[in-house]
Amino acid sequence: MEAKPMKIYGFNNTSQSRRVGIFLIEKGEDIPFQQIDMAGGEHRREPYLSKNPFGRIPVLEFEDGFCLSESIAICRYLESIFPEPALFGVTPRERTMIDMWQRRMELEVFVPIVMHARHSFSENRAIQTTQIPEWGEACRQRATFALGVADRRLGDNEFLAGTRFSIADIELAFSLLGMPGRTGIKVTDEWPNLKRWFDAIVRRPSIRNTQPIGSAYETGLIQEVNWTDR
Ligand SMILES: N[C@@H](CCC(=O)N[C@@H](CS)C(=O)NCC(=O)O)C(=O)O
Repeated sequence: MEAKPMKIYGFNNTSQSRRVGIFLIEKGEDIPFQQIDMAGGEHRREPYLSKNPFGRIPVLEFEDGFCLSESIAICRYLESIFPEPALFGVTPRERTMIDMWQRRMELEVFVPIVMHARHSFSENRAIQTTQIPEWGEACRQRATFALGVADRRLGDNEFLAGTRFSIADIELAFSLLGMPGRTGIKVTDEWPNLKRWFDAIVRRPSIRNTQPIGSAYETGLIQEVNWTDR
């Protein structure tokens, strides 16, 4: 019998930890999180490096000491032990669609938004010592294009991959909300379908209860949703 998962090393304010946190809340399950002192560099030294040699969070640790990193791999593991509700799909077509949209949102929205924020805003100089504003702008344009595609997709579908809320929606949600400080991207009436989806998504307890400190909501950049109007 395989060892049980014991705890997750993470940091609330980071998107990849949040992906796992949202996933667990959607499953109605709980695995304790141990906060890593990222500012103090805990993830870049032993014993953490023995858990993940890349020095990244999150990591899922098991009772036998086995450690799994990569947030999507962790979510896939969680899906296999907690199958309901299915967040990676059920039928072959649905699973494939979810994979496709999750990867699109990660590569075409999440990564460009992060790059845009890191390269365009002076407050991020501490983490991005060499900023290339032209690259930041190119990434903003790339994310904007992808959001237009998502908007059209959501014109015909309740969720990105079809009728089921999935890991692809989680990916897009935390891409738009997830990082502290400015993202430079606002969900406005320009994308009515995305806005309809977004207004519904941010009311989910999993999304609401994992807001990072200083997120786009907190800094007032995203104002479209009235939190008192639930
Ligand atoms: N592909 C990895 C990425 C993990 C990752 O980059 N985590 C960031 C936080 S969101 C991190 O640990 N950064 C630490 C650093 O760069 O020093 C995953 O999905 O788990």
